[in-house]
Amino acid sequence: MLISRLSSHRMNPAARIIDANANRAREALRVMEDTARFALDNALLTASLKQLRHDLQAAMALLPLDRAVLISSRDTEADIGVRIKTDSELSRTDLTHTAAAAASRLTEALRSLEEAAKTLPAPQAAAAFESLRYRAYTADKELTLALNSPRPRQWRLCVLITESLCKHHAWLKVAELAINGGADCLQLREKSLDDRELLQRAKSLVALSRPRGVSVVINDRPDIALLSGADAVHLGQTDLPIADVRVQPLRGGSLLIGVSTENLDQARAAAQSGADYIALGPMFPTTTKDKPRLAGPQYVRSFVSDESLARVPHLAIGGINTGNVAQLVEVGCRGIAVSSFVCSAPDPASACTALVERLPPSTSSDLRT
Ligand code: TZP
Ligand code: MG
Repeated sequence: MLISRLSSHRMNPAARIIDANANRAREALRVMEDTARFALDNALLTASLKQLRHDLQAAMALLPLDRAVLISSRDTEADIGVRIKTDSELSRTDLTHTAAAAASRLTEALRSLEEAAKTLPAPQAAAAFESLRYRAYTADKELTLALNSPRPRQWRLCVLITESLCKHHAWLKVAELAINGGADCLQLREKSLDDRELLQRAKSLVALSRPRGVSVVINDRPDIALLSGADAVHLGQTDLPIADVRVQPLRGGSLLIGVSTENLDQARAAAQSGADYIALGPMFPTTTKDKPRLAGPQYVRSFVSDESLARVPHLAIGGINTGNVAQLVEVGCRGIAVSSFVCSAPDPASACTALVERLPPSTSSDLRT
């Protein structure tokens, strides 16, 4: 028995290497695909990892070894590597770590498959494993970037902080009180500060908000958003286009991008360009921004019932206060953005709490839209 086992390995060690590494590569791809699918809800990445898995099968078919030969060369019980475990294999700190380990396993397995295929010799299969390895490097990069990027969220209350509207407290105090009152997002909206002051304020807002799990959005300025470590930039219809802002970042992270819209055509265009959230407005008359035409609550109703838009997080905006927010909830609104009602309130925390209390509770899908 022992002899036949030894001799079968000695007769076909390349088959044994190929069998082990095909399993390793397929399993690593599954871990990566599951991460993209279940942790990130990233359809594009999931599809490309699935394609890699299928193309691995296709490369295997180029080998002059059929499945029966591969299976008969397998001998897990006698594999001396099964009992060798390193400490690092047994602990994974989080999904990013798990995905990185899977990606390394994948590229190593593909290299091993390539080298074994050369010895058979099976040059076409070796070339196919090589090109899969290059695609695996890219998949690793995309998955790592996606895992390290902020995830779009359906915020419930975003408070737009503008110093000139803050009547009773300093702007940063208003921000702090808004968080105390239940705001889960703050947008810095200053149109005429010089750049250094704007960056300083953005950094202060991030330092205040990040430890409390509150997101920070910077109005108009992707550069300030990136340099301050904010979560998102908010763009109007005449600001920089999404496609240009998406060109990747200075610091390795990536920004969420929100876009202002007044009608469904603009919303569909924003969603198609990859907007992470969409502002809908103005809902009601406002003095904060010159907006001659109201979109009204009806716009929220059409947005949330549109199949292609319903899953994109939204923020209704414009003239919202405790007296009219119910009209938005009635039409399916899940998140609002408010400026003057909170900034100029004597008690911004209570103003926020009163708004949040009137909104529907957040659901698990709000965190994984
Ligand atoms: N975009 C559409 S309406 C609006 C913006 C920035 C103003 C929102 O401020 P307020 O004070 O809550 O009406
Ligand atoms: Mg703008």
